[in-house]
Amino acid sequence: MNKRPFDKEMFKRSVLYNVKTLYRRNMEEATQQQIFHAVALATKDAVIDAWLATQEEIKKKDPKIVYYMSMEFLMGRALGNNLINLTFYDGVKEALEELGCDLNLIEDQEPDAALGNGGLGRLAACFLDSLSTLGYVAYGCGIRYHYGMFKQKIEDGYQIEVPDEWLQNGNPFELRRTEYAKIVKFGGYVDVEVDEKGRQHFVQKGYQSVRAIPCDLPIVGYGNNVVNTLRIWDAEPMNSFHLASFDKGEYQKAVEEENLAKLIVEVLYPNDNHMAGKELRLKQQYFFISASVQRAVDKYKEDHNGDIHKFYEKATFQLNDTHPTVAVAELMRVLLDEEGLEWDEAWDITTKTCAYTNHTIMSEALEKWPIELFSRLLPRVYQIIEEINRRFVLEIQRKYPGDYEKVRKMAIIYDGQVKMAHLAIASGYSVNGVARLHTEILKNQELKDFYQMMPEKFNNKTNGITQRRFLLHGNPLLANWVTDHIGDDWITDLSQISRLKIYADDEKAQQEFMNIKYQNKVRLAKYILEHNGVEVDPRSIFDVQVKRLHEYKRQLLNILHVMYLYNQIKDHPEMPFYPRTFIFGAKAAAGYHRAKLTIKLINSVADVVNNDASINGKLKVVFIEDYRVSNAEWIFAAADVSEQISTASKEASGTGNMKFMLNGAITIGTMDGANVEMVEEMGEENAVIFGLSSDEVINYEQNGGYNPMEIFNSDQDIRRVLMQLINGYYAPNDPERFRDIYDSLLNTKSSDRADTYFILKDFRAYAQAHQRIEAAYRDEKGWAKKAILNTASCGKFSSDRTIQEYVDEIWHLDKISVTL
Ligand code: 26Q
Repeated sequence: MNKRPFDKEMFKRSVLYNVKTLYRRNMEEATQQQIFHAVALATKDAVIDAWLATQEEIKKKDPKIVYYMSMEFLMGRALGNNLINLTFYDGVKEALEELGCDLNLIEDQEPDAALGNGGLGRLAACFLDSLSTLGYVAYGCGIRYHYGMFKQKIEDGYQIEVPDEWLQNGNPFELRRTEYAKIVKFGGYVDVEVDEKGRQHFVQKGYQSVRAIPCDLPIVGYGNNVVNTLRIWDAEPMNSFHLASFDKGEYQKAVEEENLAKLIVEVLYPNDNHMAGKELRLKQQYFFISASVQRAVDKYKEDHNGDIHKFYEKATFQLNDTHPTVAVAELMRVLLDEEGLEWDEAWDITTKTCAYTNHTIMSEALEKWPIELFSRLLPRVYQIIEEINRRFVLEIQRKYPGDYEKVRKMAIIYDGQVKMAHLAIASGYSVNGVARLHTEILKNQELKDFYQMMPEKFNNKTNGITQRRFLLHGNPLLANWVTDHIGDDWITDLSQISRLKIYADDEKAQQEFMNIKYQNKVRLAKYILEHNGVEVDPRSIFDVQVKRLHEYKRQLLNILHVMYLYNQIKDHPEMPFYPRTFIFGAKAAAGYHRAKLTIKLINSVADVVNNDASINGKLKVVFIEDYRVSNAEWIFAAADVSEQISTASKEASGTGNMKFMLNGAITIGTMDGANVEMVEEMGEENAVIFGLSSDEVINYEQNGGYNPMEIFNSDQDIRRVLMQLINGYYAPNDPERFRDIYDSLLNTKSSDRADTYFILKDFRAYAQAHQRIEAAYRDEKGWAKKAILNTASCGKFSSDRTIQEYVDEIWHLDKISVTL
């Protein structure tokens, strides 16, 4: 480690100076928001030195660089994280106290950078943190959306989406780099021109263009002076200034280009695990990919005498799902049309450069674009994909002569559509899943044909999370406790945390651990009272499910079980019942009606249960509004129980599951995604596992599902809960309100399979699992032991481990070290 000394007096002077020059005010007059900007700029000063030094080192050592291409980077707030990684957090806290301010309140002024939906976007953010901390050179490449993930308001129990104006007060950490602007072309047609040597040149004509401007954000490594770059592209029109001077045709075009530039970076598509086949989405994808690829090629040529042939030795592109897959065709286009390479040379470089990560097996998330749309928007890129497809189909036929079924299933262009996953697999050197089970399902089911044809490309990289945000910053009490017991090596080497295991049976350690949990529950209870107006008892079991709202994640199973518990308590008031608080947080995609109705159901159950004095506060239900990275840090720290209850086989990995584990929550979950590997690490006795296995689910699916009516008819308790969905029990003014949810489980109307996500099938097992949770919690020492062992067993789930595996097995990057 290379910890930099913190100069407190200089930092204070810098803050005072910034407040004065930015706002002509002193500390007493300045608003919290103004102080935030002053502190952020003082912090940026410290970052800049390391950022420059990192660039110097890169120039000197010429290391291999990974370009992490992603439509989403769910960064959250930067100030606290930057201070943590500079190792200045405590120093700045003290400095600000001396200036009469509270760092926590200053941090609260910063809007979350919510340039992502959920798991995939947050994974990208954790990966950048780990890349810098491990000393690898990386560029995150993405889009500077003017509006990120919408803010969620709950009105009358319903979700309302409010635009996220995160740039309203400017972004103190960003650097706008107009000197690296790139032009991106859309539409028009392709002309073939023949030069004097008889060579064909493909020239795009009649296009619209947009100028892409990179805005750079620093990614600070922990205590090592390494600062990488998250480069998000903004769009500007080519000709906004003198519109009036154009003739009529030019004027029209200039206006259209201005609109295109404004639209393209306007807003993040708020769909998680669902493909929105919108033209603007494809424009966004090509916009940032074309700019990023052009810049990566330029940079390589600048440093290597203009010769592009060994590009792949110093650069690799990791494609975060298929969303950036047009990169393979764009790289081919640049190499063929701009660098003048032959097809085989260009193909060799491209296939040695690109690698693809799959994040889902949900069929509705698979990216497919109509040929008509694709070829109209990207005529030259489409030609190149046609040629990639033609050659790939020949290869399939060579390998499987006469097997037309293979061609039908594997072609990149088929049935009028461009299949982005097929393009990514055919054009890259690596395909990875994000948890062991997920990768096995890819190899044996979803991508079986591809695995059989090119098994060497397939590999697993189990996801991870950064302990620096989700323990060191989010849970300072526990972080200090861990450091007091085992030292602070865990901050950059989470495998060290297993040294806590010797304290699992130590009564003093158990008491301290549970006391910290209690204090974090008090902190969250205060937040809930302030933001939701609901009073919750920090002595009750905090049972938490926070994640995007999706049927496969089964928030419905959770709330149906709460309805069941409420019936039980009402029927048997004398029954022993440990008080429980069920906490939900989830955004639903704006157009996902059933998900939004589930939010209304949760809030309706909360209204009834929380206001029923007869149950003596045994049960509370809370829906936390606007679940996001910043409040997530508090929520994980305060959880006793972590709900990870997806239908087995559907959750590729999950990463929230790991954040709970790190903070000492006990998982109630299915054998899905990374839960499988978590249980392996912590031991079965330290989690509560229930429900169908992925094999069982897949088996049912291949045989037309199962019949939920049998369960409805034979299980009174379940039937009663389901009837409460349609008899107005939770919607007295509109008994039909939850009919769609009822129907989805029993299929009385729709043509879909009934209960696609096996909610009724797993219900009894889930209820029993909750009884096991309750029994375990009553055993105070037993619970404390489990909680400590969860924290102590999560070493594997650091994104540092994940990134090291990507480096060793896929990217082969060089380490740099930076001294100031
Ligand atoms: C695609 C096309 C058009 C519009 C939107 C999309 C789109 C956007 C986001 C499709 C999918 C996503 C997000 C997927 C996602 O977050 N997947 C999650 O990835 C995590 C990190 O690997 C896993 O832990 C989760 O299991 C997985 O659900």
